[in-house]
Amino acid sequence: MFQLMAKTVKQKKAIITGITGQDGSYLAELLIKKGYQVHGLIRRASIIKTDRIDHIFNNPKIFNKTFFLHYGDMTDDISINSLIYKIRPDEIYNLAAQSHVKVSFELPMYTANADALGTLRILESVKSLRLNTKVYQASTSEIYGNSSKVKLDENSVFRPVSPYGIAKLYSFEIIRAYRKAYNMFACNGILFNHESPRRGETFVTRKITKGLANYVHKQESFLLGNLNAYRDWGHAKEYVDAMWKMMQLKKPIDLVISTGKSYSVRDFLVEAMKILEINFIEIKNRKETKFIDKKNNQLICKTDKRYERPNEVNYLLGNSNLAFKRIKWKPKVTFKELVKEMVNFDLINVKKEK
Ligand code: NAP
Ligand code: G4F
Repeated sequence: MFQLMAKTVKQKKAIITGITGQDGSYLAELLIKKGYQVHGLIRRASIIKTDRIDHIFNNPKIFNKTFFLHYGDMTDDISINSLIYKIRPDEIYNLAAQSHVKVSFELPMYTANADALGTLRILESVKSLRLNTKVYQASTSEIYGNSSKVKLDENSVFRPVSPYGIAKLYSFEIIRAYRKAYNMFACNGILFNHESPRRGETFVTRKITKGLANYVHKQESFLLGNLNAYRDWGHAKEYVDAMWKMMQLKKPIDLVISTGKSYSVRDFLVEAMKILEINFIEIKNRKETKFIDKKNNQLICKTDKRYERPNEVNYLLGNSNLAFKRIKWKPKVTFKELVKEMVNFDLINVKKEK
């Protein structure tokens, strides 16, 4: 005779730092769907900045039941330590960062404090509390700096050129050091650029899609920096899936998460204008490049030195073969699909704002 045993499955607890950001919001959705109790770290601000997680926050079946928010800051040891002490999470996803490369040249100290020491604060708390918590670090392709036009993988050389990239390299290495020294489950996802309709509006892809939507609906033009940089652009929703998969492994490893295809900023702009059926002419002189609407001779956008960086990473292209082998992760959304989704999202939103 078989006896059915009632098996109680313990609900997993996760802390997400950077929950109000692009990735944090997608990851929160994913973990809630998987049955986790999710705890997000948020910063106090004078205005409410929870737009990306409002749909979770405003759901009474979830908020304060399986989804909780806690004030804290990556630069504040006590808030990090007391949150980890209180929750004793199974998993921590460290996504919080001053994530803007150009801003890091203006705020190098703050960037180092939040993006480098912030990670150390998490690791030290987990270690000193003697927890078995797994730690995921959102590392970045910026740690490679300027490499030649080769596919970058886990064994490529790291030579970052921005305060952001250097702070993130510290985090990358401290994760590896704690993993080795204290046998902790700590891993780095070396994320190449990933975008979505939730991308911050000061990053180039969103600047382009929002800028073009403003051009279409309000005839406003916009400014860009270097059009010749190449990036390996994927969809953020797929990248948070990789984060979770990495944390389910028995042994921690560092993995490159990328699409394996690289396009220039100009390619992104041109593809977005194609989707909107804008016929343009490009006029270049020594000072600037202008994109003019053929239909009415109006300025759509032009370059401006203010948006260039003191040090640029010119080319990024990733190789995620190891991620496919170890976590069966492969991106599906193509460059064209990504641009289209972002263009359509901004087109509708700007129309509503009008
Ligand atoms: P994001 O949209 O800029 O979000 C950053 C998050 O970090 C926000 O929730 C922000 O809070 C929070 N944060 C910033 N400083 C903080 C501090 N001192 N204390 C607590 N929270 C703080 O970035 P993302 O695109 O989602 O990226 C997520 C992570 O992946 C970041 O670490 C980024 O560096 C890394 N990454 C991103 C990409 C990419 O292409 N998106 C590629 C490689 C690596 P507020 O909302 O209060 O500002
Ligand atoms: O969109 P971006 O600001 O992204 P960037 O610098 O590649 O950084 C992003 O990806 C990293 C991964 O490689 C992340 F770690 C980081 O947190 C962030 O998410 O700029 C992309 C390219 C750059 O070459 C920049 O110089 O676009 C160029 N660009 C041209 N005009 C511009 C602009 N970038 C911005 N932000 N604004 C412009 O007007």
